[in-house]
Amino acid sequence: MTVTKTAVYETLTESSAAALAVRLGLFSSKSTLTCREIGDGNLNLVFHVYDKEQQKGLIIKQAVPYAKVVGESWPLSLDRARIESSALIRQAEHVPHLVPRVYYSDTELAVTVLEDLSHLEIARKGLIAGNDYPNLSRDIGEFLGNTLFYSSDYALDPHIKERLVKQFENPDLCDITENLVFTDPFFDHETNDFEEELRDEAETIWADDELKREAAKLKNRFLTSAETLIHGDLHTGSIFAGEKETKVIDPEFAFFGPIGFDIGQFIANLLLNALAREDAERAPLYTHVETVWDTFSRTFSDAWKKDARSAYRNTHGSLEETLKKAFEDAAGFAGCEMIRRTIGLSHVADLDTIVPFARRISQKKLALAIGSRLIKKRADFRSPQDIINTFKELA
Ligand code: SR1
Ligand code: MG
Repeated sequence: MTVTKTAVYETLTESSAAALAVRLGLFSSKSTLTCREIGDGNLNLVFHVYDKEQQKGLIIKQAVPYAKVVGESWPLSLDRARIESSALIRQAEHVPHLVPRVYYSDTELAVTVLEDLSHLEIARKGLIAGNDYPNLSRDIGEFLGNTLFYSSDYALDPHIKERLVKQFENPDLCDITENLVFTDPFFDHETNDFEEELRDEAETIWADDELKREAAKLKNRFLTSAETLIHGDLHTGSIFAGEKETKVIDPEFAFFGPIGFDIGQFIANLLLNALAREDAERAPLYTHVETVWDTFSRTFSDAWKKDARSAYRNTHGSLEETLKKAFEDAAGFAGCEMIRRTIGLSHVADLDTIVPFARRISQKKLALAIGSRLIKKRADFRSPQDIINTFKELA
């Protein structure tokens, strides 16, 4: 993998992206390439470059200097491309089979060239279509157990950790999460986005002092707990899945944050998908919620017993307390994510495509009720079954 600095930033087009791939020597100048811009996310351009004759493709991802979802009125640092490629490289040290390969990155052009994963599908799309991906939660649990342990103080020399914390300072993207996940949905804020039929529920949230206080505590955990390098945006749209393979993509929100954040976001998005399904189709989602936590905690614990620094490894109860706090946080973060994806900016297709409209509204009301309960009662939760029971009780 090469990291380069070119002279000037310019936005790529389909033809300049293909030309860049040739210039980098990733395709021969004689090959006949097709290139399509396929980005459907909120922030970046994504080009799929393909050589039909060689049956070989790759992805060129480029950050643009604003949030694509809003437009140029929302400027955003290009540094997220550096964060993303650095995070992918670090994750690959521990779980190379669960992340795309990085072929090249250029911090000035804000470009990352990545393995083509088009034989897989975005997990959110597949889950909405009714695919259950039996390995999904085991793979995500393994990803989380390894990446979250090996970048934490439990594993790292303090000087190295301090250097990494600086390397992964990510103020612009953390600011997005701080506002969109932890603040705006809990107040009558202009970024919020919801159907008029949900106004009573939104106003109930805005008037609920206990809920707002608990969400503020979770925001404070997010802001101040530099426990480990987290993915930072681990919803089901950041995961490619297939029958046998899982790849975690898009870690541009990575920074040193609380261990429970990624786990909570993943669980929230499973629950949002469960709300979009009929009762009889929900069991695989419940299994995923249990499996992701069980696999995460087993992987994290095994790594701890093998590689934790002695002060932690030899302190009775330290691992158990760390996991308990991570679980409590995860439940609360899941609640914030459920509320945010329902009345805040940037919804999820799982809920937004429910038909008929009346059911969409009733399921969104449930998402708000479940999210609120997870935030308020998180300290009482001990296991994924407690989250599932809350979901079943309310939904
Ligand atoms: C303005 S960005 C909106 C959302 O898109 C990303 O995927 C993150 O979830 C972010 O909060
Ligand atoms: Mg993304």
